[in-house]
Amino acid sequence: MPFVQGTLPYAWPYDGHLSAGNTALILIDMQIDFCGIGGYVDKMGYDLSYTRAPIKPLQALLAAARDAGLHIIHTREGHRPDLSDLPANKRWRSRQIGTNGIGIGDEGPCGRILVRGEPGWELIEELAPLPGEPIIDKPGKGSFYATDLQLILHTRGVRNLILTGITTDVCVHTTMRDANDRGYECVLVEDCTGATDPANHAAALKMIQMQGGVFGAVASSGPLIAALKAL
Ligand code: C5J
Repeated sequence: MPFVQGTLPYAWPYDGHLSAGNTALILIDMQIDFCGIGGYVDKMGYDLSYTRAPIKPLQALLAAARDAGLHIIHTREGHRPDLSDLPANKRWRSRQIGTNGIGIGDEGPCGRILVRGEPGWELIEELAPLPGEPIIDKPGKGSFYATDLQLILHTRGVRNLILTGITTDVCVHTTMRDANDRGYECVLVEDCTGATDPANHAAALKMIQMQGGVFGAVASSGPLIAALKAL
């Protein structure tokens, strides 16, 4: 019955049923638009060091998860080139911050922002998927909305989710909350996630730990890697 050491606020997973077959590592939106120069987050004027911080620890966790034989799933936030799946209010709000009123769907230094097929929408090469690792293209913040993520997890018999990526307080949290409602046993990895604001990152970690772990648990990558090596 393996548990991961040091997870908060409880030893994860709650029942000790941790195996390579029932567990997926999910890398959320590790895209140039969220952590690359000239991408969406950069255009909004946020400090890229916060969304780039998880890259190195995530490389180590990804290697351990691949070695252990976990399911590896990548997600990308983005919209169809004709923007038919981009809600008008999402586009409008994205144009309110940063410079020149440029927002989602508009031309930026890395091509059209958060549009499928554009350079900025691509996953960063440091965490490139291997052949056979599913990539979920999602139009929203959550990874389940308007995607086949649940079907893929169900087909593979996955019930434990290790959540990583960017940003902690937006797409990672939205995915974790939704996954929790769907009955998945979730852990968010604190050093393998990052927000545009460190206070939001800290708050997102704290929120998870309320009410006995209202959405699941929080771990750091070191003990998680140790647990994966012992599987
Ligand atoms: C945002 C994301 N922050 N991947 N997307 O717009 O968190």
